[in-house]
Amino acid sequence: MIAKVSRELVILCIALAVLWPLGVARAQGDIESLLPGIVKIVASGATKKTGTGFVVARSQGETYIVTAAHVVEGAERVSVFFYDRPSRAVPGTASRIQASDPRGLGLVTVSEAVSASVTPLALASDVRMSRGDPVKGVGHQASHGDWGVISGDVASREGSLIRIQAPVEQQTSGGPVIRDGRVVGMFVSQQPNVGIAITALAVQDYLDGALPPGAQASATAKIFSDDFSDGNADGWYYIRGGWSVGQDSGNYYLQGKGHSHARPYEGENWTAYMLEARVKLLKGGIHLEYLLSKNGGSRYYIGFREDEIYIDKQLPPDKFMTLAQARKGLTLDRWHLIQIKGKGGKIEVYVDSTKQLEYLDSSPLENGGIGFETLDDSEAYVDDVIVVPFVPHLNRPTSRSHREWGQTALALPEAKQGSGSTG
Ligand SMILES: [Ca+2]
Repeated sequence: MIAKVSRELVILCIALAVLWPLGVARAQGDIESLLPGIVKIVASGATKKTGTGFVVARSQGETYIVTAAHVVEGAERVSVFFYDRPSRAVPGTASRIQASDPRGLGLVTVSEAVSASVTPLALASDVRMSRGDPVKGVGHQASHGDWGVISGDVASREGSLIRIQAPVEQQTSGGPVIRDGRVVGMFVSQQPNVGIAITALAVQDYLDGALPPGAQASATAKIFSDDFSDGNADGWYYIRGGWSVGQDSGNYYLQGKGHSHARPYEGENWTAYMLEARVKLLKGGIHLEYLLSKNGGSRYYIGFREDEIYIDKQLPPDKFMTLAQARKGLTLDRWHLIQIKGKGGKIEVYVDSTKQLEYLDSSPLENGGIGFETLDDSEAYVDDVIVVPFVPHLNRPTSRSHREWGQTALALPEAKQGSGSTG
């Protein structure tokens, strides 16, 4: 009985850890820095309509923009204008339009290359809005001009709907509502001198199902990233020295050879996060280290070879155990997008946006950083390393994530605890 109670306590703690705001990097209090992520949308067809949108994610080659459904509904052609080149129309494709819903959303995807300055706006879905809160909006309405800033304050909030006292006009539909430099909502419609917006949480919910897995990550603020485009690996240290910066057709990456580690100095206390990297395996195997303790004594390491993928765990001093493995692998000499997602002891491994392996650890490592480890007789390249936190859904205590976690955790068999001596 006592064991059961303490087990539930542990699960509760895990659930709390998952739902806690994870130090999501705060956008600067400055609206200026958000403007490159805000776009103007011109939809044409039977009628021509102008609206606003903002970038929520980028993946290799694609830029994802969220807007109000009515801006793009029924359009035959969608043109997107970015802040850095405001007169150049870039073609976009509208999808997932919540048609005939006056407060619905739509997604616009741009496949043409856009400037590196186009930064996705992080959704501050943990911010609660109340009456009187001062907010700002950005849009393209005639009275304020393109990328014009509108000021107002929250008149009321009802569930995911916010009414904002401000002179908002139609062309600002799809524009972000900003508080203290963070995106807390999106304008969807208006009434005289009132802008109607939905919360960032509602936008996040919409995106949860709408974005491809590879792009999902960028919807939240990065806590670490390095694409090595500066030609160096400043901020990284090597153990046993088999790593260096390589270059191919102007692209820089990190390359490892033989048994050796490359680890960033940053990130000893990260909790629930996703590690994303592009990895090219030339021979042998590579470990992606996850929740790596500062002294390196405890960690998960996810191994990739040509014919297998595995999740292993190390506990100090030198206890190693295999948690899960699959007879799948990486194609040699090809870049793969690898994502390792962890929350509350559950680890999921994705290769090229397809889940390959998962494991729920009943006594999970709680925090740590990341690293890369090439093995004996091995060679691998690493590029576009990104770490993003999970966005907590704090405002909904009965959300599905709560229940799923509780049930999954309780349904677990008595995992590894007693069998550690085999490790
Ligand atoms: Ca690079």
